[in-house]
Amino acid sequence: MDQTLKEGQIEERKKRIFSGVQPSGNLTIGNYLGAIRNWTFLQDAYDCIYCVVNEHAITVRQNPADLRRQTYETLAVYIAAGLDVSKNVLFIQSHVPAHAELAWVLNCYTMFGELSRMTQFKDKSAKHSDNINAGLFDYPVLMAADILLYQADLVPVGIDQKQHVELCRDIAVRFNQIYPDTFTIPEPYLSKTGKKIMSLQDPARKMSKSDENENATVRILDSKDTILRKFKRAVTDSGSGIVYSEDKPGISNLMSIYSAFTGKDYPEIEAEFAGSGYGDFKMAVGETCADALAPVRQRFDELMKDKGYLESVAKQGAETASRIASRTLSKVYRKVGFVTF
Ligand code: ATP
Ligand code: LTN
Repeated sequence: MDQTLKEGQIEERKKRIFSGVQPSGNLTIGNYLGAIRNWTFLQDAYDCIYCVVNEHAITVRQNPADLRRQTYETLAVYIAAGLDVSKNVLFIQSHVPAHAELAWVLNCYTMFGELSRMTQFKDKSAKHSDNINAGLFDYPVLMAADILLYQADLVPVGIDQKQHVELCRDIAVRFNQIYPDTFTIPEPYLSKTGKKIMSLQDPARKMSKSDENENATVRILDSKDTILRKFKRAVTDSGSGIVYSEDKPGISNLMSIYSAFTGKDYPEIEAEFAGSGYGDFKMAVGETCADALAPVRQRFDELMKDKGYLESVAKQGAETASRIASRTLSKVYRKVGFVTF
């Protein structure tokens, strides 16, 4: 935001933030602690744009009715988690055609080899071996278009998305070398805690909203009973003692969740639970998590009763986003030599 300048003052523009979550299922505490909750901390200091990336979601087969419902649910979670609609631009990706349009141009400035190295592509093509479609391969280019359209400075994501943001930077630098001053070069923004929450059933794997094992994930909207039950069943390690260490991946994951919710560091947590058993610690993490999420769930329920309100937020967000995005897209079209009127 440009502020009114008095003589001698330096022009200040808030830095721009862009991020998004796929509406590919019920959101997990990984999505919350790795991404959405951090967005709420940034909303005063930055100019923030948050998108429900439904075009990304169809790189994996989705049931249309579920996708429609999950798109509104994801938007409702953004608001329920504390994103103020008057401070942030919230919108749905498919409402702004410039995302797909810029992605096409960027495709022609992205190398096959670069995309082949993306670990998410390797993981997802192993998981969906019957549907290794071109969109799954091209996904990071659409993500680069999302970010570059808004000239974002920072992209708050979990650690699994760092590689994609780095590729986005490489594409932007390459494009700017050919056509100077086109894109702002973005940086990934990772939180100190919560950037990598692991599965409760297999602490070697990331907690993921599309995991088929319900006990592996804690959903933002799970009831207190469900949350407590899932933590109770969480896989722990051999031995005993609440200690953060590489050879205790299960307990360390639970400690990182507890730390992210309470703000306590690992030595503090170790001191708090010195002498406690795994069972007691799991219950404490479950209680803390459930209590922290209760207000989000309550606000979510209210929001989902008012579809008209959610639609109006999405509509207004799409209008603002389109205005910003079309400026960048026109510039890109001019630079690459597309005829314009
Ligand atoms: P899917 O299972 O559909 O691939 P996902 O749960 O991995 O989805 P995304 O929509 O890909 O979630 O990610 C949305 C945001 O949440 C991204 O910023 C991502 O880095 C972050 N995120 C996802 N899972 C975790 C996790 N386990 N820990 C920390 N951050 C996460
Ligand atoms: N690829 C991300 C979701 C995503 C995104 C973005 C994140 C799509 N576009 C732009 C940040 C900025 C994911 O799978 N989590």
